[in-house]
Amino acid sequence: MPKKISLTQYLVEQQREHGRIPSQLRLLIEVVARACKHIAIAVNKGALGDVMGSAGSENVQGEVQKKLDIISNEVLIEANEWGGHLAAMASEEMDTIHVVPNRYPQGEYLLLFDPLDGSSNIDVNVSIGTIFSVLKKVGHHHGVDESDFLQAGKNQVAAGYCIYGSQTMLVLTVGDGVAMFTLDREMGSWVLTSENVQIPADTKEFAINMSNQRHWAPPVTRYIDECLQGKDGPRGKDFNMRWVASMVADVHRILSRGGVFMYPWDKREPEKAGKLRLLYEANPMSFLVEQAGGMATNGRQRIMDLQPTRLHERVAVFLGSKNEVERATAYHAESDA
Ligand code: P6P
Repeated sequence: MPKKISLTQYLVEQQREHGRIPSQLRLLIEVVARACKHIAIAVNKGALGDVMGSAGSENVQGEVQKKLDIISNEVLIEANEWGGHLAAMASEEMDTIHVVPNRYPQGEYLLLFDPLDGSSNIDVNVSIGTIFSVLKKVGHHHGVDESDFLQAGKNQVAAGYCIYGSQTMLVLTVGDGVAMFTLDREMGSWVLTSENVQIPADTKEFAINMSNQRHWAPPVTRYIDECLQGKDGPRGKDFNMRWVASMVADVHRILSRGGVFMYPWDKREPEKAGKLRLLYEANPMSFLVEQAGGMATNGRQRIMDLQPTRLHERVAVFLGSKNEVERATAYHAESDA
């Protein structure tokens, strides 16, 4: 039986051998990982705990908040605010940033998260997850405000997600590849179960919400139509489709076996670039996908090059197997020409 490597050992070795994780960042990641264990316990209680159903409130996105959305958000805030590693936090569930209270020391890191992504799946027991992204305050000015968070995704120093599925897994990058940890519930510890994750450049599996087909722009319609034509069509191969409606679950599948995920712009809300949020959904997932050899664009540009202008800014997302994302992005360029 190979020696079990814990998250702590992995992070210490990354720090010692690669100098990639200053101690404050290592502390941040371990605190987030511990908070995800706490969230997993609440999620797994289901109807046995008072955690199911709606909280009777809406978030800044105008979405009905589930009780677990609020519980998860509070767990992450309370776990992270006292450690001295953070200056502030931003969340899908909060209108504006949460600055570390004066009673605690302020650090240099900024933590962004979607505390419970895919929460429409909570009540039907389909995988959901927590997505997180870590930035550093730019410059050493005192204090912190929303503008500190408006950094391109290429500035991320760490990103990851926790998926509450058949297994509870933590998937993490600090810029040196992607590592996956499985929660050992007997020991209550994260155990390294795969590292240097690689996404195959080609795939036969696409993930998109097909019910929106009539709203797509032509390049997306073209790409999906070609996939649906199968081996007798221009792609020369048959495709399979998956859509979990939990980005964490769809991205985890792509990291695990390849595939392409698309949530494109559509004409229902033309003023919005897309449904997904740039800072705490698309950027962290793009960091992971790129670190695993995949690609992530908004159909025209690398997502991690995009300069955000608003905290809850939305973006179109095409990510996964490099050759498929390149093709979909090329179709947009042809359409724009
Ligand atoms: P739709 C979940 O609400 C989410 O933000 C992502 O996790 C997921 O990929 C997408 O929305 C699902 O959207 O429109 O298919 O329900």
